[in-house]
Amino acid sequence: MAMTISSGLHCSLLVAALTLLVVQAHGITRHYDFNIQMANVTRLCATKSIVTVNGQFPGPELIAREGDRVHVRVTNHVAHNMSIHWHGIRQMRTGWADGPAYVTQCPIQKGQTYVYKFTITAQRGTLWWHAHISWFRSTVYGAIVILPKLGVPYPFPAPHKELTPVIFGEWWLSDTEAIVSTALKVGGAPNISDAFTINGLPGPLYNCSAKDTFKLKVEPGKTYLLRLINAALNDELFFSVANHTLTVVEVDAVYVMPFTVRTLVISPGQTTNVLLATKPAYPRANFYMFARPYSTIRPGTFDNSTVAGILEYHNPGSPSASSFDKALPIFKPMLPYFNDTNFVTNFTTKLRSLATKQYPAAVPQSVDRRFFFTIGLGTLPCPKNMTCQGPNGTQFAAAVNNVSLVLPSMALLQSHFTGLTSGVYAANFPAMPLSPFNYTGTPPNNTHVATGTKLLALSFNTSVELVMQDTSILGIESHPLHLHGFNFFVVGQGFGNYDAVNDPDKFNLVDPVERNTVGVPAGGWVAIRFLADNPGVWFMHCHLEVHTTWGLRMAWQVQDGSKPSQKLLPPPSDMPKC
Ligand SMILES: *[C@@H]1O[C@H](CO)[C@@H](O)[C@H](O)[C@H]1NC(C)=O
Ligand SMILES: *[C@@H]1O[C@H](CO)[C@@H](O)[C@H](O)[C@H]1NC(C)=O
Ligand SMILES: *[C@@H]1O[C@H](CO)[C@@H](O)[C@H](O)[C@H]1NC(C)=O
Ligand SMILES: *[C@@H]1O[C@H](CO)[C@@H](O)[C@H](O)[C@H]1NC(C)=O
Ligand SMILES: *[C@@H]1O[C@H](CO)[C@@H](O)[C@H](O)[C@H]1NC(C)=O
Ligand SMILES: *[C@@H]1O[C@H](CO)[C@@H](O)[C@H](O)[C@H]1NC(C)=O
Ligand SMILES: *[C@@H]1O[C@H](CO)[C@@H](O)[C@H](O)[C@H]1NC(C)=O
Ligand SMILES: *[C@@H]1O[C@H](CO)[C@@H](O)[C@H](O)[C@H]1NC(C)=O
Ligand SMILES: *[C@@H]1O[C@H](CO)[C@@H](O)[C@H](O)[C@H]1NC(C)=O
Ligand SMILES: *[C@@H]1O[C@H](CO)[C@@H](O)[C@H](O)[C@H]1NC(C)=O
Ligand SMILES: *[C@@H]1O[C@H](CO)[C@@H](O)[C@H](O)[C@H]1NC(C)=O
Ligand SMILES: *[C@@H]1O[C@H](CO)[C@@H](O)[C@H](O)[C@H]1NC(C)=O
Ligand SMILES: [Cu+2]
Repeated sequence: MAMTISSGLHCSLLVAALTLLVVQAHGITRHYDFNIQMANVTRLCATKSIVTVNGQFPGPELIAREGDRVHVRVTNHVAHNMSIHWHGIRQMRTGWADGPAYVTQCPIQKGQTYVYKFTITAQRGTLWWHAHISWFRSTVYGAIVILPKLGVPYPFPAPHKELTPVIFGEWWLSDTEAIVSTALKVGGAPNISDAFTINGLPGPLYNCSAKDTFKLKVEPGKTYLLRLINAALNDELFFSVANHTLTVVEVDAVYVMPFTVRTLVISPGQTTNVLLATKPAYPRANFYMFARPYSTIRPGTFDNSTVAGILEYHNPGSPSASSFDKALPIFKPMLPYFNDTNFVTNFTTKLRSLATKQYPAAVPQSVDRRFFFTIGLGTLPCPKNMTCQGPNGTQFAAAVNNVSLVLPSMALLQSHFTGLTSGVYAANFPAMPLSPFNYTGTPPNNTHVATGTKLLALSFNTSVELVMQDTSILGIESHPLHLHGFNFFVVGQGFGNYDAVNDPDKFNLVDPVERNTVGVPAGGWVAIRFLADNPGVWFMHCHLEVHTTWGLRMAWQVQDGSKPSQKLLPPPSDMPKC
């Protein structure tokens, strides 16, 4: 509701109105209590004890308005260490609240409480939160809905209604901590998941699962806003609703130029808001929504199953009006083939910023520093006392510029802030590969990566261009890279090896999409630009959890600026200790 103040307003009303305006300008503080606790959850006919927030799976939805402060009091009641990441929240100067364990904080141990405090600055749309330690995010996740400031409309026709966010997840029958620890012990690939889920529900295409089906209830002739979140651990997903189109209006809490598709692609870490226009009249039918993986790796080495939900129309003629009529025909969507990279490219190249006066695309037009990172898998030699199940008896590993990041036993941010970095990290992360090779050609003989804890230092307000190049060392693969603390602009992408001479001419510096997670194309490269205007230590990693675990992760160390408002704030007093 927009407020206008007329000259005839009574004094106290004027005070009230001014107070409201102040609230509108500065936001309010939203308090949430997150209790980390175990819960028994039954899926696919098997009961499993899982880590949850407040016993809920998926976890509670966090709702705030642009400009609000958010305080989340996290108390850990379980025997596992925990930390929570507010995925996509810029965390301007509040890196202490970002969440990745051993990067910005020590974990919250059993019996401890830590209050995450941050302000939502210049962002609106859908983001999400998830555990950022080991593989606990398989069950510890939830939506973050950021409404625009009061009185500010969406830049698209107001939807009739906003539907419950749709969160894609991945379900394992056995304990994910056992899976990841076994995999690390033997150097092999961790077991793949047993199902995908929508809001925790696998749906009717799995055994013993029909009763656990997500249903979206709609009315004819309306437009709905649907918030999609990919919280799966290891799989990029295609998503489609039978007989309906989806108009993409926002990704990663940034509005985009609307475009309409039958099927969209969403990578782990990404969020996508779409408008769903329902049939003009009651269709006397039900419609499946399907999600299943996009992958270029060998069939059999990823979970190729399909999660289904149902789009259900209210029957205007039925007194109960909402019950699912089993007698109705049900339609299925057609999804692309699992390895249809052309389809994915077609989709991602449609994404554009609005680039309007109100929602400008602040793409850095000039670049202070250029970086080139190789992104991909490799191996580590098998220790003498082990038998390894990785390629040719090695251990699987993954690296950025051949550095497979080893997390320290204390938080990198703490080390950076105190200046006590010796023995924790070195700020010598390579700006480019030390030994260039044909990244998408025949792999080099030696596939071993180096291990280390290296950061890349940037002075405040550096304008960065980063090209990320997939490698074919253990097969080409799309890697969804996520940067903490910033949004970036995706200025270019292509296949084969990046050509530093000719490719920059094709960069889009006018209206590229702005986001926090981007797929490095399988056998290709992506170029991003961002302004390093947020001091702190910021994690960047593949959002396929299996690759992060193997070391496909690095961190930027952004120095303070000279002004007080350009400095990292001091750590809160309740910061967990290692
Ligand atoms: C889960 O189930 C087990 C076995 O029935 C029980 O001992 C335990 O208390 C349950 N946990 C919770 C959190 O309900
Ligand atoms: C992984 O899968 C294999 C084969 O299905 C099974 O034998 C093993 O127990 C699983 N590992 C874990 C840790 O669940
Ligand atoms: C369902 O169970 C049957 C029998 O146990 C099995 O043959 C089939 O592969 C299972 N289907 C799925 C989708 O898991
Ligand atoms: C749904 O789409 C299918 C395939 O295009 C078509 O045959 C069917 O008539 C459609 N049904 C409805 C209710 O729109
Ligand atoms: C998944 O992959 C396996 C192995 O390649 C194959 O047998 C199975 O049919 C596939 N399932 C689906 C649903 O595509
Ligand atoms: C996709 O997978 C199929 C079956 O494994 C294979 O025949 C085809 O060549 C693959 N397509 C691409 C583009 O890799
Ligand atoms: C790309 O998408 C457009 C519109 O959605 C479609 O017409 C075209 O055939 C697609 N191209 C490929 C290569 O999939
Ligand atoms: C192998 O030896 C190292 C020390 O050299 C030790 O840390 C590790 O636990 C051993 N692994 C196994 C499987 O015994
Ligand atoms: C494994 O060994 C085979 C045969 O020596 C070789 O062709 C292949 O490239 C090796 N793979 C890796 C990942 O080293
Ligand atoms: C890299 O390898 C690819 C695939 O073998 C080949 O087509 C390309 O010409 C090679 N590039 C260079 C620069 O050697
Ligand atoms: C790498 O392997 C190729 C062919 O397998 C061989 O010709 C070449 O000498 C090897 N290079 C090195 C440095 O070992
Ligand atoms: C929890 O984290 C602390 C600090 O890093 C560590 O010392 C401890 O071993 C961890 N505990 C568990 C159960 O992983
Ligand atoms: Cu990856």
